[in-house]
Amino acid sequence: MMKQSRDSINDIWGERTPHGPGQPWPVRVDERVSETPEHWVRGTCVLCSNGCALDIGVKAGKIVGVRGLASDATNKGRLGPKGLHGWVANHSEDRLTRPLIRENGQFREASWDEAMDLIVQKSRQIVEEHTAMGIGFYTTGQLFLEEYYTLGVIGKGGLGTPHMDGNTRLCTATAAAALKETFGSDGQPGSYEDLDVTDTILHVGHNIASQQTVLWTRILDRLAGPNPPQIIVIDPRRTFTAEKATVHLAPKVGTNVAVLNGLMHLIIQAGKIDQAFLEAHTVGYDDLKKTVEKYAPEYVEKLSGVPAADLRRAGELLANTQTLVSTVLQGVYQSMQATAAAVQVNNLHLIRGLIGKPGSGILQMNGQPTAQNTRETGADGDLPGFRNWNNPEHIKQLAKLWNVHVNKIPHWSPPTHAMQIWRYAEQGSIKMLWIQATNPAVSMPQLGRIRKILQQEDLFVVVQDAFMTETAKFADVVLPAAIWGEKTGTLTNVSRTVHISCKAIEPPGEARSDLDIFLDYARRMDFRDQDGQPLIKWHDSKSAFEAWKECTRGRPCDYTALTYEKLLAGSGIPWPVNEENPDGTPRLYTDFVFPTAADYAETYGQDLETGASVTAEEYKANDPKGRAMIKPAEHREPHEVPDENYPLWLTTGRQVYHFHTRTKTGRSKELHDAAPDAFVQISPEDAQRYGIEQDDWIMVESRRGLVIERARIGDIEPGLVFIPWHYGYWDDPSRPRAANELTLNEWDPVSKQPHYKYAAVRISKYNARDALPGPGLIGRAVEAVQGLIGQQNTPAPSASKAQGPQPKTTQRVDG
Ligand SMILES: Nc1nc2c(c(=O)[nH]1)N[C@H]1C(S)=C(S)[C@@H](COP(=O)(O)OP(=O)(O)OC[C@H]3O[C@@H](n4cnc5c(=O)[nH]c(N)nc54)[C@H](O)[C@@H]3O)O[C@H]1N2
Ligand SMILES: Nc1nc2c(c(=O)[nH]1)N[C@H]1C(S)=C(S)[C@@H](COP(=O)(O)OP(=O)(O)OC[C@H]3O[C@@H](n4cnc5c(=O)[nH]c(N)nc54)[C@H](O)[C@@H]3O)O[C@H]1N2
Ligand code: SF4
Ligand SMILES: [Mo]
Repeated sequence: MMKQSRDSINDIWGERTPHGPGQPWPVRVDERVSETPEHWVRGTCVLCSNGCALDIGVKAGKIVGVRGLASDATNKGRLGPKGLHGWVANHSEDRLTRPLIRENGQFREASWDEAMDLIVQKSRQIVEEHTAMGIGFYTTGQLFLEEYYTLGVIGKGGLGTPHMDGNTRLCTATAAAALKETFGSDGQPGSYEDLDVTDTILHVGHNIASQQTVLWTRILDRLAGPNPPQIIVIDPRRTFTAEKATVHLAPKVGTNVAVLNGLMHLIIQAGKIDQAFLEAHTVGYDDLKKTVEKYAPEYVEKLSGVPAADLRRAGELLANTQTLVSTVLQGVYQSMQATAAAVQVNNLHLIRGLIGKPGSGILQMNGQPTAQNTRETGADGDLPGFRNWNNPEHIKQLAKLWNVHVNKIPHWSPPTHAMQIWRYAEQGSIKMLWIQATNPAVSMPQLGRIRKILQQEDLFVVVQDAFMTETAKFADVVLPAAIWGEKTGTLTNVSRTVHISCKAIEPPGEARSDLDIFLDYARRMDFRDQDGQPLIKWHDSKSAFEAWKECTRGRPCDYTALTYEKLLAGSGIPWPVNEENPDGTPRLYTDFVFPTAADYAETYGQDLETGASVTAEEYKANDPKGRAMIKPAEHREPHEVPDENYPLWLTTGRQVYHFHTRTKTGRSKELHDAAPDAFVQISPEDAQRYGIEQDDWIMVESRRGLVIERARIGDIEPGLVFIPWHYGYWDDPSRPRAANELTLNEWDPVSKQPHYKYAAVRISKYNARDALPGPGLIGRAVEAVQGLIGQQNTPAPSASKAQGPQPKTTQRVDG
């Protein structure tokens, strides 16, 4: 019998607890348990980047519920729908419990010894025949810091391969790139607390109401209190977030730079720039001024479709506000000119001097719970501790710390980004791809291509997951992983706040933590330092954390004064945490000195238009020495635009009730029932034009593939359709439905993040009879997808939703 403090499915954000500017955000403890727990274990929710602290309720060795942590600065006890429901996945019947090895096309169970020995034997053979360049790692934003750091050291100090990146490339590579380009280093200048005092909030391509529900609760509570903030939302859809906006700008997809340039144009016209701040603390303003001169509201309207009068209203708010918090996410990072646009948000703050002060900050948001840690630890295309691959001194620091030769650490070029890792696998130069905690057979663009790569004869694929995902089905070896609640580690949210999440229960069967798997691999590979000692000198999460602390000494993400004990004391703590700031640092850059000095910066930067790297010599010649760098950008057309064959724009994104490929949220009955299937959202105008009614089946085709979805009408601009990308094939292989069958394999030149947010498509009303097996295009596509994903020996549910009758959806598109 389920006991819950609130019904988060029907009331997503819960009751208001209003607060005025500067007043503390009141506590509200949300709880949901199936039985009364025998004891509680400290955890942190891992179903988005918000980092809500909680207690995990345990009874008889099982998780029986969760309760928000009242004392934590991040959520003050609140939890959202995913946090309150997602934990049931731990005990789902279909968890992977034993390693699997593919033999003659079929999986068979294997012992850990057998599976790890096979991986080690393959690794050795590839290193011998092709060097370590034959091995690639595609990791995630969902492990713990300790796990990433261990992986990073294995890859960079043990094997010496540059081919390691995370799905963070798909997620927040642009956040990192934008912060580096402007401020010299990754690290969010602002903090969630700024939302408690600010006068104005700008959300750019960020549907925070659905995607960080608890952070949105904090904003809703401000809106319900005295002196509420003004909210500006830039999003082509009328989302839950947009519904609360003072001004909602709905631009055409891919036109963020035009809109942001237009806003800065208006601020400059109004004479509201902070001249003294610009002169003392920035470089590059004159170029920006020149660039945005022509982005007058009427010109911006022509480019973006945003009515000039609306842009003027938003411009006026931004020109006059005394404080400003901006949040930026996938509507920017996954759209055209990703880094260029994200950087313009930084510029907007800089020209008004609205940074490093209470109520003024930038949150270049994260999405995944631990994406920040992937970036900090160098498990993505960065080096640990925000070090610069192009600065020999930084490489020496790592070599000394790990006691390896500098040349072991790949640094002759930037680390390989994920899109390129997949390309190398396609071309055959990467022979082994080790995939951890990510499901690329649903989440990567252009899935037809990804399936082909994963099936390549001479590519050895290792998949480390808790479930038999669409990706795991293509693996040569599957390693069963322990997940949240079954292992201890730390994670850092977008507010730079570090939390701890502890082991509450044993993993099922023989499943092992990712940390244990990496440590085991390092042992079996016998990685040594220059003195012949084991390269990895730690053995559990706490000792890994201690090792990591040393790696951060003197760097922007300094963890040196942080301990597990401090993290267990009652609240997360924002880095840097060092001798000077033993209790952490809520806000960066309060002295307006930025980490841009040549010897300290994480990067020498790139050209925003081409991605060409700035050389060390060039950078040093113009050393900004602590000033922020203002970099302008011109609007550029997207790479694929609607034409007569594919006349509509497609954009893809999320829903409130599901996390990504639903491996956890899809196993909660309540979350599943709240959002059971994909759909295509279209405007009433387009529905009429194509003769489509609510819930009709529609076929959506792009140059790369097709999907078949039901129609949901409303809350979107004419000419644009939206598909949530959560739905793959593990629970319904009956029809092509994954949005990424359609998306583009193109990426931002600077951050290398793929462009999921636009593609040209055509739609047509779809008759289920067309899907019958046969020679027709649709029949073939359905068969092809079924053939690929329904293959192997794991049975998939067979309910054919495309052809059988299904209850009509009455629920509106959850914004
Ligand atoms: N419920 C839920 N929450 C999540 C997740 C989840 O799967 N489910 N995932 C987490 C993760 S990893 C991430 S990265 C975040 C993502 O969080 P968000 O970025 O908020 O989510 P998206 O829905 O991908 O995209 C945001 C918005 O971008 C808009 N958009 C599309 N194209 C453009 C454009 O060209 N310009 C502008 N300005 N807007 C555009 C879309 O209409 C959409 O509403 O959410 C995190 N939180
Ligand atoms: N069209 C389109 N595509 C997108 C996006 C979009 O907006 N539109 N967004 C992109 C973004 S922002 C992101 S972040 C990606 C996310 O894409 P994915 O990373 O592919 O999505 P998830 O479903 O989160 O996959 C995580 C996997 O890790 C497993 N897992 C969970 N915890 C653990 C653990 O502790 N250890 C191990 N070993 N496994 C674990 C889960 O079972 C799951 O299979 O998708 C991207 N793809
Ligand atoms: S807002 Fe994010 S971290 Fe908080 S409970 Fe919801 S999913 Fe979990
Ligand atoms: Mo993400």
